[in-house]
Amino acid sequence: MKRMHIITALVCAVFITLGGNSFAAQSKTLNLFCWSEYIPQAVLDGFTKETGTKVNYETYGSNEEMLAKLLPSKGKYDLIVPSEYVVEALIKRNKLEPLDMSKIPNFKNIGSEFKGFPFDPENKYSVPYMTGSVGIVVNTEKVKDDIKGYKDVFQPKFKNRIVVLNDNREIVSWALSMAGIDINDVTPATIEKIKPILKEWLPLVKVYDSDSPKTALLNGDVDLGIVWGGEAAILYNQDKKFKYILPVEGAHRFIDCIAVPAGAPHPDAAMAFINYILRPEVSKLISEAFPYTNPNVAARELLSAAELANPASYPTGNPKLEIFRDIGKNATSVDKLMTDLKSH
Ligand code: SPD
Repeated sequence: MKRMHIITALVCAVFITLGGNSFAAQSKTLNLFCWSEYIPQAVLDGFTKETGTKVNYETYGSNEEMLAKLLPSKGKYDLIVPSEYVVEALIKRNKLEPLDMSKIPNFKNIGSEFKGFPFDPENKYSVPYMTGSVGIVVNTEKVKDDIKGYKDVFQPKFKNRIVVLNDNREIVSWALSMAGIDINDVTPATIEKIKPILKEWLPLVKVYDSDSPKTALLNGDVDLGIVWGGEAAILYNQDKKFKYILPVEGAHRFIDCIAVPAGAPHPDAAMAFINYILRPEVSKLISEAFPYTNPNVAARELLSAAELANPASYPTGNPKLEIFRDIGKNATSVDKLMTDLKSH
């Protein structure tokens, strides 16, 4: 009995000597479910090297795809990267674990303008990972028109020359903006109003791609498109002929966050990973590979002047941008509308 006490005391002493750092007892597995083309392998390897925790990495191409796999699978994933409106929906449905901020001191590196959004006002459940906009990319060697907005993209003369995201909520938001309706005003009545717009637009599209819409532009398969800002930034880095334009009618500003789903099997590893990617030098690696708008201001200080001057990563001026809100059951109507239109 006395021996048992000595062993327990020794274990405690070792733990305290290590500063109570969770690596003493950290799970050896982390199940990360994230967007494709969003986190470099070097970052995952760096985390494994430092902590001994193996990262199982599974990807998705849309929030809706993520939800379809997450919701029936309690206890499978440790971390997900939902966009703002999905964070809001998951909080409402008690599907996220509160974060243990005592284990995420690097949250201080997130700029104050990226904290306290209405979808999670106290950042109790989510930390911004990357943010950005959804805008137009034009290959200016092929398209000489002055493209300013959606109505300039979706013209019959561009039929089969357009790539767009394979994302129903995004596409519907473009049509809402075109009709002068707020992008969050998604109701049966507004859906009915934008149907004729989408009926005209969709037959003009050649490629739907949310994972790597840049590829069709780089290959010359299409000449213009509507893509994630980070994809446009990669195109601009490769060739300045790819111009990024934020639609004059208005556009989506997304806030992709990292969060722990309810019932996550390895929450300790999840907190350690969030803290790891918030280190400035790690976050810089993410920005270099996937040049979205980095909410980590300490990491931004490490970026080059050219990276910060990329107009698709850090747009200037005063574009009309808005975040998405949870639209509840109307999300089903968005999917139904798009499925119907695409099948005709
Ligand atoms: N390849 C990573 C793409 C991330 C885009 N997230 C924005 C989602 C907004 N619906």
